[in-house]
Amino acid sequence: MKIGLGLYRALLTPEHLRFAKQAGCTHIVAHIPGNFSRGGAKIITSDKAAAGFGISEADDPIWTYEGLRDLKKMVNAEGLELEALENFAPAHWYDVLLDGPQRETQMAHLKRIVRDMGKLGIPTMGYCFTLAGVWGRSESHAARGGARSVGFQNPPQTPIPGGMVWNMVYDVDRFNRADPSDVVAPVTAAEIWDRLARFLAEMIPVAEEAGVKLAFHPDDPPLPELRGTARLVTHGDHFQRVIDLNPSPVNTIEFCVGTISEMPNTDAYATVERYSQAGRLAYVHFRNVQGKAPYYHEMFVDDGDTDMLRVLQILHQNGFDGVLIPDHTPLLECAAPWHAGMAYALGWLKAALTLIGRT
Ligand SMILES: [Mn+2]
Repeated sequence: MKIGLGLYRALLTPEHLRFAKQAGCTHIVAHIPGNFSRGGAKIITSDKAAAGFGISEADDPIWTYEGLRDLKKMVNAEGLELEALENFAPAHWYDVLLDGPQRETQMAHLKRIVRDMGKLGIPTMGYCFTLAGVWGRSESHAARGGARSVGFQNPPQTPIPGGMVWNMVYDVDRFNRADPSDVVAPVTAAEIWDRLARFLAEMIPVAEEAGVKLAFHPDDPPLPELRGTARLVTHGDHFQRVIDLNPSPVNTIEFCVGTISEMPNTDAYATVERYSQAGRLAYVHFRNVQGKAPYYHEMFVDDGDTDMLRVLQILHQNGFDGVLIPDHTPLLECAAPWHAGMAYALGWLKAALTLIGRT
């Protein structure tokens, strides 16, 4: 197994890549749907603000062939591999998610991105097919020693405002009008599964030809419905439905152990066993939580409900040889809380993998 680090758009710099290399990583996952930051220095891990994770820019040059080429070049220049892009920009596929009038145009653009990834040798496209997105989390001092972390405490739910999807704003003017009647209409489970099925039916042949894996991330928080819109994978058994939509080997899972641990009535170890055995994991989000939806907190890797060493052992026994990234971590109290939190998780992971390699 290989150790990687997920870097948000604003963190894709030579300095952060060297940080990853120094912390023992060999691989990078570029998380580029938007900046995920606000007000300069602060790196937002969660945001209760109405505008969610902020604005998704359609014209970010990183998504062009040249932009992706330069990104890969920058990663490689620091002695690292670019394993995956994580999440399409909401501004590029809102009508794929919402089944709106721009769907065909936007699908054509997504296909172009996947073809470009194939030409450049970027192996995996991680995606999260969701309308409400990672909404409703709040920060508290719930992690060990009062460390700040994000969690979900069953907040009152409001409909998704017009101009927003995936917890990001794709149409600023429409969003700012804040017309209370302009909201995303309720979406049923049958509708959202149909949209995913159509998305995969079109994307998988393109991904196969390009040699790129499409990696499905489960719904976080894993609730059957959020903000009036149904969600897809909120229980360990549900991944099978995604696999059953298309048997292609490029139809894979971005396996988020944190989200799986949050899933009600789901045995995390059995779920890891089942899908690693099936050989369907593209890469793994390696993080821990305490509690289950709709009440949980994200915790340090060694301090949540899930025995993460046992998770690694199961992955190892089933021959998983892909990349693990910390996903998120609590923030360590110091001058560089995000860096320290990640370095802690990466150090733990490196030691754990060494131990497993010896057994
Ligand atoms: Mn995740």
